[in-house]
Amino acid sequence: MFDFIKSSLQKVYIAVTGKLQDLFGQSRIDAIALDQLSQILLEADLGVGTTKEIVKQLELAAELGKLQTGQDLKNKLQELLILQLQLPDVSLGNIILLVGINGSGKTTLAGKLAAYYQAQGQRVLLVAADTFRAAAVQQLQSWGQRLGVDVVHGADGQDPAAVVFQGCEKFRQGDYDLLIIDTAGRLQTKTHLIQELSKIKRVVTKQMPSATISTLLTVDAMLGQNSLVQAEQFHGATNLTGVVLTKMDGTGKGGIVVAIAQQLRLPVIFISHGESVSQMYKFQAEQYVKNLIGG
Ligand SMILES: Nc1nc2c(ncn2[C@@H]2O[C@H](COP(=O)(O)OP(=O)(O)OP(=O)(O)O)[C@@H](O)[C@H]2O)c(=O)[nH]1
Ligand SMILES: [Mg+2]
Repeated sequence: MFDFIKSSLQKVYIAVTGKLQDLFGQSRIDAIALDQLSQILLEADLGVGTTKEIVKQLELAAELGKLQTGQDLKNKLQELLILQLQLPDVSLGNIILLVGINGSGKTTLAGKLAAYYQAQGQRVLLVAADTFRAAAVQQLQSWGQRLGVDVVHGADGQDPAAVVFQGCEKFRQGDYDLLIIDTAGRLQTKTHLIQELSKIKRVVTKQMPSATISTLLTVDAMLGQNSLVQAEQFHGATNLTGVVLTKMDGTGKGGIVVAIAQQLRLPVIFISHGESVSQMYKFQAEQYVKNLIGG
């Protein structure tokens, strides 16, 4: 497991750790070294607020004589990052609603999640609630065919909430454990499109009052700090359960995870990279940090 994560995050790992290793190798840590660290953390997309907070804690440890060597810095940084990432555990409900901006990886994630839960013995039903693009339904259907998972879809341009209604009916009548709803990409600033998501949630709640809906936001890790603003606005409008970071293969900015956890108090639930089903794993703070800083 550990090696798999390490290799899957190789780029993040190399980009951040290369510079960090130099600091960790120093026999004495002074103000200049902490300044350099601050630059590295910003480059890794930790965000200004979180970086300042971490450096402040490190300075405090140095004043108390608890941070003298590069190895001390490594240990303390690791401890602080893990602390920043530890939010209460979230268990997902039996309805997963995927939301996010255009091209952020929702449909790919729907397929990967279906495979992930299928491998755990769950019977999954996919709903193609992206009726905006004709190709979107085909994209989800091809995942369905590949995995042997049923896909509910409507007609082009149909109200997505109506397709979700059909999905709920099939879910209730069939022998399914998990319903995954793929939605059309939308900008967080388009109020009417965001309201469409609320309508979808209302339909599910009305159809299945006892169901628990988990709303996951796909965040393209390559967008860096911009995605933080998006996530904040989506959260305000749709009450997110958590975030899934996608496209982690194309970025050295693994610190965005910390920024999301710290600034939005939202857990990162999965990390995804690449396009094959195995390239997604449950986020675990300790392993992630150890890889990020080369532990
Ligand atoms: N490298 C890489 N590419 C990805 C990843 N996830 C998705 N993609 C690719 O990014 C593009 C967009 O992914 P989709 O899953 O279609 O994104 P979406 O959010 O459903 O897009 P819309 O429905 O148009 O909003 C596709 O070409 C995917 O193959 C990833 O983790 N890594
Ligand atoms: Mg899509």
